[in-house]
Amino acid sequence: MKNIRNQKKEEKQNTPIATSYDAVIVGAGFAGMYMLHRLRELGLKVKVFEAGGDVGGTWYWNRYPGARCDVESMQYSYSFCEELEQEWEWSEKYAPQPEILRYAGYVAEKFKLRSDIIFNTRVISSIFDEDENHWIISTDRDDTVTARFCVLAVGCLSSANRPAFKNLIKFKGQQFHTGEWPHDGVDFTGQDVAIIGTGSSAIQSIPLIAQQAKSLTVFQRTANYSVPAWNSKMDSEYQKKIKADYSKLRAQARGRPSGVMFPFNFQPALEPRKEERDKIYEEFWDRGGLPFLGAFSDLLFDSDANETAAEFARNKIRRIVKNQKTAELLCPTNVFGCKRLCVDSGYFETFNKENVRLVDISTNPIREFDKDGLFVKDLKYKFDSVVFATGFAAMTGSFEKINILGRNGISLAKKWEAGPRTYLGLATSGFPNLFMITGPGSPSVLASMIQSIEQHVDWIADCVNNIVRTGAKTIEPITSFEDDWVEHVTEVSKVSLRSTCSSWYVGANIEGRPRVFMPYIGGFPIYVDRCNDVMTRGYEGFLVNGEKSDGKMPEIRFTKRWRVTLDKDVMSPADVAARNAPVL
Ligand code: N01
Repeated sequence: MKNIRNQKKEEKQNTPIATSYDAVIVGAGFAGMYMLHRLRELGLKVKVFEAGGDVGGTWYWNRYPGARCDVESMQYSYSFCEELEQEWEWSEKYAPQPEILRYAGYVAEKFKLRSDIIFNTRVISSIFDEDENHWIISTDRDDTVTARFCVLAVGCLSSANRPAFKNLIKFKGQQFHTGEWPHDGVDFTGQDVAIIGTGSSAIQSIPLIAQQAKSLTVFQRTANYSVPAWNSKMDSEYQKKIKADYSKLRAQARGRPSGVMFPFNFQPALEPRKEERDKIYEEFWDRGGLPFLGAFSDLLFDSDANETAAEFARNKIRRIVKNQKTAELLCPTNVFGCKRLCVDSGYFETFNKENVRLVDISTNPIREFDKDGLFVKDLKYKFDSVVFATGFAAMTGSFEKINILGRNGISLAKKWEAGPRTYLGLATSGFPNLFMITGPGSPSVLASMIQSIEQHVDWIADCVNNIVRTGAKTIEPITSFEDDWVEHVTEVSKVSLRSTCSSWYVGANIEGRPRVFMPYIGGFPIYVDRCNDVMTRGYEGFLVNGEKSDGKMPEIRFTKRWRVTLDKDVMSPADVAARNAPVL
């Protein structure tokens, strides 16, 4: 198999580095970059280790054809620097991957970040030294450094899932994973190509691969809902209008449970009659993308309401796909939006092309590979190249790749064996001065990612600053508070239909992983309020220097910007449940 990760065979930098830091950050995606910026502003000595050859994280690796963001460009960007907001120009409504990567590079340049980042270097272990109260961090470049604080900015969807298909080793053709795509691109011209998976990555790449390849065979285990993106060139007037009052859009977005601003209909789906309901669905369909979920207020909370959206979407597929047998196979039967909703540009239309065929593997899985293809039952499918669009070991996969040992040598992997345990998705008990950005138990993937990242980074930077300023040595969650939070995350998830299916949100996309609803679904504003309260109450729920910290921390310094105003009109039942839950 082509070693995709090392396509460019980038040399490890030989740059000698110091052996002691105030903070080490793992990862230089949007989270690691902003964390570096904030900690440097505080005057700390910081080093970042990044496995990739440059900044950008997910946008560095996911270079598959058609990769683009499905949150609108004007909302998928940093908000911390007004000058940056004003000077960067997006070219499309939904930015394509190369443009987002250029944006990451631009930010790195503007804030001179690269000088403190060691690229092509993977952190392999992080071990807490209880005598010295610091972390000992080792890399695959043979660095060993110490740092008082260790921040894991490793991403939520960054550890590729490569199912162990039987006899894959026999396959002589090329293999690719969408999440580790070759930097120089892939030319499928004249090839018979197979793609396994029909999630967001597949749905974006299939139309483009089908245009190039001689033939494309799509192996589908679960059909997925997808709403058209209706992507277009950026309307310059719209961009200008947003920039004239960017802070207004940011504030509105933060007030939304999803952290994204889009039109929202307060009506429950069963209130209007069918004709009226379908008219509203059509309007939201014509707007396109994830905001379709705003067509009615209860789509993710009421099964009957959800079924109306599901049937509307299925009818779209039936109308687009000419072969009715294929159309039915493409029609999902599960809850609409339970697995993450996909956004496409011509996905279903692609199945009308003569060179594209769909193979249903829902009941008969792939049996094994062979030198020139694979078998489903006894039927052989031959191809030159195979694309694994099989997703990620979501939320926890990249933590598992690092040997993280906390107090008493306890390993994080062991602690999280039955599912991740964190306090607010920011820290975990027994692992002092270790922070995670958009960790499990925080809204992360259920809110706009860059927004979630900035809020976490600001919270962590404030926390580090307060600890350093007050001369404290360590901070770590109290186990009972963490337990309450984990329970709360689970309880709130039950209000949402999203907790009911086999998605990566619950770790069900990979056999053997614990089934736990990992992100916090109580909504971004409620979560932010909770983080603020914990801090202003003197790190309630944390031990500082091994002792309960409540009220003992003098003069907490606080980033006021994250005082969000909850948009009460768009509170979902999950938000209401979160608000009423005792832990809050
Ligand atoms: O991964 P996925 P993804 N045999 O897990 C199938 C974000 N994202 O990379 O559904 C056969 O969604 C699996 O089948 P099933 C976004 O949050 C964002 O596409 O588990 N098939 C599924 O069809 C997204 O949700 C953007 O039954 C197997 C597919 O592989 C997340 O990343 C773009 C299999 C995996 O789908 C992940 O998306 C792309 C097996 N053994 C991604 N194992 C944008 O912003 C897995 N599958 C637009």
